[in-house]
Amino acid sequence: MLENSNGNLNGNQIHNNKEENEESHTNGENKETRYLDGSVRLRNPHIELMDQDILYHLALGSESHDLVEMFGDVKFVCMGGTPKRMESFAEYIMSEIGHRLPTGTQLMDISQYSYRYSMYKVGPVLSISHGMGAPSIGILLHEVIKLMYHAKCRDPIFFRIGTCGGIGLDGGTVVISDDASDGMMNKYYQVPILGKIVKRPAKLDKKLARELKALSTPEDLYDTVTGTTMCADDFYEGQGRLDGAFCDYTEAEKMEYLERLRSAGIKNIEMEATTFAALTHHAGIKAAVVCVTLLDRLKGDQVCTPKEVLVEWQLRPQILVARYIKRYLQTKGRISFDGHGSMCVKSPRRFKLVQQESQTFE
Ligand code: R2B
Ligand code: URA
Repeated sequence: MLENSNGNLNGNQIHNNKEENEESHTNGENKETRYLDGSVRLRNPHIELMDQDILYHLALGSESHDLVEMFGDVKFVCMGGTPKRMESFAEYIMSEIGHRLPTGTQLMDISQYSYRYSMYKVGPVLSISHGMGAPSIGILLHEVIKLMYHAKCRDPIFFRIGTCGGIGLDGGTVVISDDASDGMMNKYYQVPILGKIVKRPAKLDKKLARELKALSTPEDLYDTVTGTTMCADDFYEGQGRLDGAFCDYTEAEKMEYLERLRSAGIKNIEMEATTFAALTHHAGIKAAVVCVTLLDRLKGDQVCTPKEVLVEWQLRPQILVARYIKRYLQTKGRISFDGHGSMCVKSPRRFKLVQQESQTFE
């Protein structure tokens, strides 16, 4: 038997009435995705039956680590492409929320032994690199959503802070996605499962997008806009570039496609939005995508802005998300989070095994 009479899998009470808690969720599937206390409920009956759940690409495990102790206070999960950017974001959010590390300690990459993703924890904030493209962020999301479940995190909010190409927008513009579509303008993420194409709606939390937009200020020296984000499976041909190793279309055809995207309300192109939107939505997790444009795709394909300028531009989505996190913590009076967050080993033997497994295999 998978569930007790309450349909309860892990001892928490299940949401079984229509009353919403303080958080607004993105879908009408609360009962399937939340326990009464707001903690994440997995839509997978198999996990509870397993002896342990190894989060292989995070170098963590449900029986090797005390995940509740390590991550139980996480409220915000921020993801971005590169390990370096997410390390800098962790440092930045630490100063923004006034989080202090114990004397003599420093931020550590919790997933260093996975050699895949990097993960930093700063009080209630996780900062994680997701790599490039749908498969990479998809794998990460499966494991991070399970991490939320094992750690009993309540109503976590996920952000992707990234880079993109703008459509008719100057480089350095911040784009908040209120929708995500693929290269065929389908607003879902499709993935073959057991030989069938499964389509999952790529829905983002519109209220969260509006709240983020409201946090941009006239003093910002750049524009912040809201619109649909196109998610491609490729940087070159998949985004209509002329500068890949192959190109079988003309410049006029490229421009016609980009103009078509623009007419459909698409503001930017990147490579993870539909997967991120669909998997968070399927898990009932509030989520937003905030990206900075590195160039205007109507004017070119190559990213040729100087490195120092790109580095400054990449801070812009971080600044907006940090404003949201700060404001949230201030309004909840939850700016200090002591007692959680250090590496907490439950079983040294299993801990060693998880580290070895993650290190040994490709
Ligand atoms: C933005 O930038 C990367 C490609 O350069 C990709 O991960 C994305 O979405
Ligand atoms: N990332 C993308 O995927 N496309 C761009 O044009 C720039 C960054």
